[in-house]
Parts: sequence; structure tokens; C-alpha cells
Amino acid sequence: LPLLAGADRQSRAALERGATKDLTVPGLVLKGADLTPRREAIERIEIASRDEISALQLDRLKWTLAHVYRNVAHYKRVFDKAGVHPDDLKTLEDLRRFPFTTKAELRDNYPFGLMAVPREQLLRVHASSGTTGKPTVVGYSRRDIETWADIIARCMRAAGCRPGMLAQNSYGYGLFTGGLGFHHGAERLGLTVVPVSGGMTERQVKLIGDFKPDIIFVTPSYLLAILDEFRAQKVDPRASSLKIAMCGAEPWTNAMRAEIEDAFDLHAIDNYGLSEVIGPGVSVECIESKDGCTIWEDHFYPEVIDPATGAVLPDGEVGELVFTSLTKEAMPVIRYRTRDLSRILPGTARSMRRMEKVIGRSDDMMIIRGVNVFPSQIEELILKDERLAPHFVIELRRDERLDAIKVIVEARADVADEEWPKSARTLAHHIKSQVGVTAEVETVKPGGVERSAGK
Ligand code: DLL
Repeated sequence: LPLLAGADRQSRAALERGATKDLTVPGLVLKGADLTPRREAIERIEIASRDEISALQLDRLKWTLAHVYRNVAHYKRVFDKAGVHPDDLKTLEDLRRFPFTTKAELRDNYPFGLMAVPREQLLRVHASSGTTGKPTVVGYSRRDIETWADIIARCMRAAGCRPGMLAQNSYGYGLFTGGLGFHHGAERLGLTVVPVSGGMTERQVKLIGDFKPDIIFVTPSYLLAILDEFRAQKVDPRASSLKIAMCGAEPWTNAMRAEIEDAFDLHAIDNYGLSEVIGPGVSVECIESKDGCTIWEDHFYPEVIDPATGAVLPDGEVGELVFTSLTKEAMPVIRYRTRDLSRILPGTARSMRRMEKVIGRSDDMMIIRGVNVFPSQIEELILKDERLAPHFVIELRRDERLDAIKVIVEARADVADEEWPKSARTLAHHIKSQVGVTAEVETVKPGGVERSAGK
């Protein structure tokens, strides 16, 4: 497989091990480790020359900058302040002169302040948790919804999905971009979609047995929970119909990939995205190489920066990923700082560049069962309760397969003992309803939480 020249040792091992189930559908022959690249399933731009890709990026970048400068007060203000104008962009490198966008700007412009089209032209909004309890709101025009469906259909083709296959969509439907994003992409490609959403694990296993899906869209940690349920029901996961799992929305390692692939005898494919940039679909692994996610550079312009100085780093160096949207109409983003740490690698299965598996975040966000949780959100809820002191610890642990959190918080000195368990129940309720995760809460005596020694 010449395309594998750039694959690292771990991903090569994953490939060689592969799945033993035959995957034979029109236009695709995947038998064991024989992952024949399928040119017919690739759009021309995916394998275009670097020059062609850069030329398209420059055109689209000019359009995007002019569009936000004209239609979003925030961008006009920050461009003017930085002394840059969209006309200053003559080359792709000139983008470095433009200011970054961070979650703080999204929060300050909550809910619709960063939209570049009138609210009436939004066809849909999604939202994800923000750092201070205010969610991050993103909007899509009709054209954006179409573009997004095309991009996700492309991701699915790269992951080995083909029209006519049946897919169980276990990403959550709702404000989260995962469920509906994958749903529309799957319909665009011509898959049969089963919109199960997340949760009710017993039913997930039953539906896999009854409907015999070829594909599952799911977070990797939830797929492990589904695996446990297979075992609890004494059903052989390797005998399941599943051939492809498109896993994403949270970090996962190649070791976890190996475990999933061995357990189910399927191909586990990584896919990455974030609401602010579009949702899922920013990048995806190609099934024939499994060597990191190919960034769809005709829609998203990637940079990697030093998180401390903001300086752009050369390809191959680890830093914070920054994306600029190139085709989004309702809510373009300019140099959005993801906080995700990774590095840009050359293309292998496609001419577009890849990103290494995300290796961490430069901030303190936890992802609990797919829900983004910031310590500051919990702190905010604690501080709303007069019985509770602002001294707390969040314990993050893994129960079997799934992440769980416990919040240990101090009661204020003047609060009667019998109020402690009540305040714990109240806080647990607020965390569930406002942050969206289940947390165990224990209220302890004043001084019961160890003070931080440093920062
Ligand atoms: O998680 C979008 C998505 C849905 C991607 C379904 C893939 C599949 P957010 O909820 O805004 O959007 O969370 C975005 O999740 O900044 C990363 O920290 C993390 N993340 C997403 N995909 C991956 C991945 C969706 N494949 C945040 N590997 C991002 C590691 C990921 N981290």
C-alpha cells in the first residue's frame, strides 16, 4: 500500500490487523487488510495538486474576510483595531496579520451577535457548553446546512461508507452537532439511517441485532459501553453486523482503537470537529490509511500556533489548532482557537493535509460522556447556593468504561449539618439540568477540602 508510506507504526499495526469481515459493496473492496483505495469515491479536489488547493483557499479566504467585515460588527471592530483590512490579504500567509477568535468572543456576542446573515435566514442553531455557563451558539443558513451535509457525506465515503449501507446513529440528537450533523450527511450519501441518538444501551444492542447495521456513528467511550452491554447480554460482538465505527467528539487513543477493532471485528475511524467551526466534518480518517484525520482544506484553513505566543508554527510542530472557515455563510469564523493540541502532517491517502490525533487541550475542559464540562460552570452553580463555600474539588474517574465526576464541596461555616445533604442534592440537580451531566456531590465540613498549594 504505497499510500501508507506516511503512516506511523501504531496505525500501520492497526491496518495490518484490520478486520477480517469482508466489506464488499459497489465501488469498494475491503477484504481483511486489503484496503484498496477507491478513486471513484473521491471528489477531484481531494486529490488535487497543492497549488490548486491553495488557489481555492485564497479565493475563499478573500470572500470570507470581506463577508465578515461587511456583515459582522465584531469583526469590523477587531480588524480595524488591528489595522488590517480584508484587501490586505494577498497570500494565505497574510492571514497571520488578522486577529484570533476565541470562545470569549462567542460568549460576549451571545447569542446571535456573530451571525453574518439576518436571524431570519438561519435555518438552524446548535449550541455547546461554554466556559461560564453561557452556551456557545452557532448558526447555519440553508446553504450551510447543504454544505455541511456534503462535507459529512464526504467524511463517510472516506471512512468506507457507501450508499445503501445501514447506519445506526448513536450520537446525541439535539443542540449537540453530532446527531443531526451525521444524520444529514448520512441521508446525503444515501445510507439508511437509524436515528437512535445516545443512551438506552440495551436498546442499542437490540437494534444492532435486529436491524443489522453496517455502520455505527458513536463516541468511542460510548461504543465501549455498548461493548460491555453485548458481553452482559452474552452476545458475541465479533459476530455483529458492524463493519465500520465512525468515532469522534472526544479524544481517544490508538490503543482504544485496537481494543474496539478487535472486540467488534470492524474498522474504527476517527473523525474530528467542533461546533464553532461547523460541528463534525472538519476532518476524518481515511479507511485505507488510518493515519490521522485528513482536514478538508477546501472548507477549513488550518494553522497551528504556539498557545503562549500566538506565533504560527511550521507543519509538523505540536501546538494549538486554529481554523478559519472558508465556505460558511451564516457564521464564518476567523482564526478560531480550538485549544486542541495537535500537529499538521502531509497528506497520504489524499493530497489535503492531515492532523495528528488530538493529544490534549490547552485549557481545562473535561469531556464527560461527550458533554463539554468546564470547572468554571460547576463553580458558578456552587456560588449560587448560599449554603456552599467556594472551595471544591472535581474528581474525574473512569467507572469501567465511562467517565464520571464527583464534586466535593464545602459547606459554609454557619450552615446547619442537616442542610449539607440537601445542598448536595440541589447542586447535583443543577449540574444535571444546566451542565447536562450526572455528578455525584458530597458536601463536607468547612475546611474539609484541601487548599491548593500553588496557582
Ligand atoms: O464534538 C463535534 C463532533 C461531533 C465531532 C461528532 C465528531 C463527532 P463540540 O461538542 O463543540 O463538537 O466539541 C468539540 O471536542 O474541540 C475537541 O476538544 C473534542 N473533539 C471532537 N472530536 C474529537 C476527536 C463536537 N476526534 C471538541 N478527537 C473539540 C479528539 C475531539 N477530540
